[in-house]
Amino acid sequence: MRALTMRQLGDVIPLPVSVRPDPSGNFRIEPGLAVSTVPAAAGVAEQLAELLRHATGLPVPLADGGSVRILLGGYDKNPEAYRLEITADGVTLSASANRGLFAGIQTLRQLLPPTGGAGLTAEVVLPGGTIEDAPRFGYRGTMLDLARHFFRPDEIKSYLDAIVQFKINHLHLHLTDDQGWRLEIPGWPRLTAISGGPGTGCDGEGPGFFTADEYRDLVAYAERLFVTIVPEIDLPGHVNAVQVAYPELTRDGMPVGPRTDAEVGYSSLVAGKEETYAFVEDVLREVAALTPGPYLHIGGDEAFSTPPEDYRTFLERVLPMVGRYGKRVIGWHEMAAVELPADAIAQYWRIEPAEDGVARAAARGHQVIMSPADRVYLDMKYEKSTRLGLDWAGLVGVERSYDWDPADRLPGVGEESVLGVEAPLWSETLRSMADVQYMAFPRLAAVAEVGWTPRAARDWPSFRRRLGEFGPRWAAQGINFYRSPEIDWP
Ligand code: TNX
Repeated sequence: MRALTMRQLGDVIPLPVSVRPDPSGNFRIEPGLAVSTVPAAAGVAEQLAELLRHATGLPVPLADGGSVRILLGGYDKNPEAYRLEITADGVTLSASANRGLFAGIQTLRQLLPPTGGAGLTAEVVLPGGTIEDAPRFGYRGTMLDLARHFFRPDEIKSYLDAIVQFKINHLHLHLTDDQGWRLEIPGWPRLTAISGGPGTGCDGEGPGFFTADEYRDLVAYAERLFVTIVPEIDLPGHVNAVQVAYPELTRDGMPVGPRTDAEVGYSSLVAGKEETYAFVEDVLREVAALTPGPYLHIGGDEAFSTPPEDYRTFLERVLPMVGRYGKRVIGWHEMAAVELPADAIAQYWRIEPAEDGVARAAARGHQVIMSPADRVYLDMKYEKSTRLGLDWAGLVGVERSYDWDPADRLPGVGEESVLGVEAPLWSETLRSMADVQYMAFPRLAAVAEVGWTPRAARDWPSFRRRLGEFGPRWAAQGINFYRSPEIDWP
């Protein structure tokens, strides 16, 4: 049997809180490998068994007495916390909730060889010792812009599979913008029949939309991976696609044409029209009803053609609707200019530490999602020569996306105000899932570690080395990652 190099216990992204190797406890995987579980964890146990089958080529049944043991309950208050113990006679994974077990499985997965084995042709040994782990922030997300380019549900599912490896637990879907509207809304059929067309680019690229059933199915898929879908309906700006479909929602009721360019800030719903609120209320009610997660994102960004007084009037009317339909509102940080409901969350995206009302909102107890564009915008070019992406927030290399801290980015927005981090990926220049992967990886792995690992435990040389080691894993998964020259890829 061919020997495989054993992985080191701490060679994991994001770096766990505590790693205690014990070389006397290395565990050799043998043909009888099985996973034992309790009924309440059978779903994640099967997910683990499937990963082990893929890595070893063995049948790996779920069976009592299996040497991979899954224990549920009584571990830690944080539902994402887990403990992974590897000894000479087996692996024990414990957590107080299934989502903690799932997080532990992602760790264990990175301790397996990167390439799948066929019938255990090579010896697989897991490194002995104990990992104890829990996230620094509860919200670790990424955003996909489906308006500028639509990605099909099966493509988004494959992206979910790829991002959960780094313990990303929120996927924000930017469902609407000037170029397109991507979710079917009962009573407003023209939104998708007319504005479910091309995104950016005049070549008819990126058309499509979700039916309500497709959206529900996608949300359910994400739930099985412990990812919360955060739907965004961008208001009151970024609404040209709405006005193409329903000209009665423009200021003068005159029709406007579809747009496939990447201009921003020219469209707005009309604060002084009752039709506006009838429309918005129908949409928010429907999106809330389709979405089991706690959040609903209402955009609020770059409303350059909405007079400030109208912006205020509009939001003061719309913000409470979200709460009425049982959701907690998130908005881009521009929203902090108005009086917010107590549980509202501002998503900060600016490149300068400009005030923007975010610190004021934090002082009043609001939580903030940190997405500074010059650190975590996955649509920024890595370097000048990057074929895809934009550069208005500067070039964002891998170290730049890693070497910053969410709790000291904005004066007045400290650790207790930060709900978490999110890396948005706008899709004006993207044309395929391969493009999405290229822009997201490796930077999303860096942002994931920023959101999970305690600040004092993080450092670039360690991350850089672990990232290099991850390269063959992406390659084996067929993921089109950017081989940044900042990293020594094997
Ligand atoms: C700004 S940042 C936008 C988007 C663009 C993006 C391109 C923000 C909330 N809005 O409309 O797609 O820049 O990088």
